[in-house]
Amino acid sequence: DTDVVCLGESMVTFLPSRPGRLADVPAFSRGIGGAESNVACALAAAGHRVKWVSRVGADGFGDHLVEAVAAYGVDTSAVRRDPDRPTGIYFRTATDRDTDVHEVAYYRAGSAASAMSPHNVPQDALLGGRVLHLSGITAALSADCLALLHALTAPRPGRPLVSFDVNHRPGLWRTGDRGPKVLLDLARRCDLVFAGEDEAASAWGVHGTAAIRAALPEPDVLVVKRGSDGATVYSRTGPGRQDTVTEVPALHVDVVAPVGAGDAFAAGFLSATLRGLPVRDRVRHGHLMAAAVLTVPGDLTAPPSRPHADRLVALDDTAWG
Ligand code: KDG
Repeated sequence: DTDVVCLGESMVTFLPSRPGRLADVPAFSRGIGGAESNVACALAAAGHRVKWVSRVGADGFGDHLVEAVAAYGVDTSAVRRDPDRPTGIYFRTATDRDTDVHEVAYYRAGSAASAMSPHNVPQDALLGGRVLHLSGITAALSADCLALLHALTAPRPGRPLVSFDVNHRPGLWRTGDRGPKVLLDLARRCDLVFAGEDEAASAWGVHGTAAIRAALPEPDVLVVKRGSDGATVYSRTGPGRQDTVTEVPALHVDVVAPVGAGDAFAAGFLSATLRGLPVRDRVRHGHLMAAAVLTVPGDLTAPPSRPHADRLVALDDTAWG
């Protein structure tokens, strides 16, 4: 009875005790991160039945990740422990208010999750939900991880709705420009795709929402995120299967750290999709969950309660800019 299955690597995240260069930060506090488990935690906190599928090391960081994700109400029974490989971790600096830049240092090469393959993650768990949520981060981790994404996005009868966040992380791709092409190919095999307008420009050289849709015509729903300008959704659901285009402004908040906002957005959009809400309200729920994460230093936070979120989403257009 799972609503959403999320597959991906999670890491223990180390957040800086003060702003400045990584080289100067004297101490870090522990959090958890990982795009797909961020989505899983937000969805579980919003009242959905969610399973996170991954591999972590048989180490203390792996224990912490599994316990922390489970504490959000996520089913972690399909997470496997690898006695031979460590759990990935990463450190980051605070976001510079002037430049909007932060540094990230990953320690995840050779991690337990990077060894995920079609042979060592439980397929029945992966395909057992209404929605399977994936991201392009997994494609960057290893050839085996990419093979797993190919297997999961292959057309098959009765496949769950496959949701894909492009999540192009240039720092994770070492092989020239192969990453962007791989991500475009994968996105084209999915049913619901989240892509950043900036990301499409930098990764694919595709500029503007209409051109992004032209490059990605297959998914029934394509959500182009335009940062503080809002989001544009192309959805093909009517009898004529023509695209409907829906533009929804974002909320304006004082950003503390942008990390995790895309995941929160995806969770809000997916939650409202599962509830059968109209496209405009799916985006508004995405924006609300993103706003909650934008205003905290960590990668995830508890979203507003469902009744509270529903009240905010129902405000008229003047409140939504
Ligand atoms: O979307 C946020 C993620 O990027 C963060 O939590 C860490 O998964 C992560 C990654 O690979 O960068």
